[in-house]
Amino acid sequence: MTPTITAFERSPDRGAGLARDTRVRWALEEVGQPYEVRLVSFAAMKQPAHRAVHPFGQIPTYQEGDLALFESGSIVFHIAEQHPGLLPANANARARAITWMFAAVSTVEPPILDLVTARVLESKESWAAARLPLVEDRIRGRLRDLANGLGDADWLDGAFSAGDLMMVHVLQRLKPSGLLLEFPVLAAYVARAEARPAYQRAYAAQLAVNAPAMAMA
Ligand code: GTB
Repeated sequence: MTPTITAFERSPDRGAGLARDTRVRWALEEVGQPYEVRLVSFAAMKQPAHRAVHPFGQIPTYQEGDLALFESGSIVFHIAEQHPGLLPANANARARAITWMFAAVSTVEPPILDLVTARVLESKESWAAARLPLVEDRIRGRLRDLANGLGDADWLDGAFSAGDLMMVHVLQRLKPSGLLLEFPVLAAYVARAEARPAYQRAYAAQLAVNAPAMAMA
């Protein structure tokens, strides 16, 4: 059965691929699973029909038969479990790849999201200028540790996995800030992942929705 995911009718990033449906599209492309997309407006996301699938009124969601999922990490995990290609067969290696998925969303992503909060939502506060460097330094700490962990390897633990997919998409959110460039090992890691044909297809698909004129040029 072809799964259906949800994505922004119009993403605020105008097709930069930073919204979380891109992770799900990328996972589906990696495993070669065709999918359909239901585009939702901000208003529709908050309606009961959408909240029945996503209690927090957000995207992405994933529906396949009578299964309905929300949370991008859980959706990517489900895809990786259903198809070969994103999780190793060896039980220990598989557990480590899943650990990296959790590390992406629970250790690396929170300080990065804090930067968005500090730069956008709190920018007018009297204390905003004092807080911003603290937030940036917390991110640098995470990036330093991640870069040390990656070392000179291509991927976090052996072959490319769902752990890399999640981590790279989390790191991409830093691109507009320039922070990623302070860590060339991580900038190269992200570039390596972005060169994957599956990522290119996922990126192009979301761009076609969000910047149709550019996509056709
Ligand atoms: N933990 C959830 C998950 O991983 O699925 C978080 C889901 C989430 O935050 N969804 C966002 C959403 O639906 C879209 S991705 N927001 C609407 C709302 O809450 O009303 C977050 C996002 C939005 C915009 C950009 N951007 O423009 O760069 C990047 C990421």
